Amino acid sequence: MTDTIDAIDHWTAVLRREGWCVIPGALPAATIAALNADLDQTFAATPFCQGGFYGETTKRFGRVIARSPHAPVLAQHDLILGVVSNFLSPWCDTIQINVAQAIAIHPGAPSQLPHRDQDMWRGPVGEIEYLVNVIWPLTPFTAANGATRMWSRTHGAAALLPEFDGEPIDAIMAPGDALVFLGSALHGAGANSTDAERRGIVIGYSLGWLKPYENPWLAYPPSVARSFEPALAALVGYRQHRPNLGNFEGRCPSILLGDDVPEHLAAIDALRPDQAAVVAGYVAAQRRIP
Ligand SMILES: O=C(O)CCC(=O)C(=O)O
Ligand SMILES: [Fe+2]
Repeated sequence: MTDTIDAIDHWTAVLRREGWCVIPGALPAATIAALNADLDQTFAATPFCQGGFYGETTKRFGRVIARSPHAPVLAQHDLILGVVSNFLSPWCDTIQINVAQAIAIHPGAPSQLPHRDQDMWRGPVGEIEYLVNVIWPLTPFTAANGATRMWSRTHGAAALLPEFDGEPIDAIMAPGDALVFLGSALHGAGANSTDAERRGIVIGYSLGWLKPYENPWLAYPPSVARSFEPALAALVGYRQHRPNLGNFEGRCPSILLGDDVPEHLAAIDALRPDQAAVVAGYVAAQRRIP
């Protein structure tokens, strides 16, 4: 436990300084190999992407958490959740999974446009992190096969600079390692000049009040999410973000994961403690007025 807390502090400090880091041996390679095998058929069946950003020599598919019993281990990794929380929790009540997507970079793929993932939301730039992404390699990531390219110290207020001329660093990794980077950090997939696929999984976490990149309630409808343990269901959207955000009939949407959902429900306040105190004070004052 103390080890995990020390590790959370360590990697948080590296991320604050560099904008990204590779955590070596975050999971056993065997877990990743089993996950990769579970995804083989889906990779084979998925058509190539269209458009210059995704890249036409790449394949992507979502809903990874429901595609393998090994995926929740990645999504709920204690060390990673601790690090993510250090960046996002100051700005939200609860965090959410923003995406769980598999990516294959095929032989001949050119490098991807360098970008900042949090530019998908048009909020203020350079002030807060909206997102922390984790890329788990399913195959080794090498300089030749398209390892993610990371530009150090391009995060935070550096995102306001008009241009960035530094050289990228290839996130060279083995299965079991995890690349963690802030939503404001400049990066992109590298070019694949080998004759084998480079495969990875991106699991991203964002502020709980943002519109997620992958629609979690469609990716994991109640019939699917009811088999998730409650903490995982909460991470994919089956919880309210206080006050009252993301409710179903004024209730926590996790009510849909139970057996009997009443047709008519009473809406119940879900407020932060500070808001509950203000409301309680106001209600009490109203009662005193004759
Ligand atoms: O696959 C990679 O290495 C990175 C992909 C990426 O950054 C993206 O699609 O936003
Ligand atoms: Fe990206």
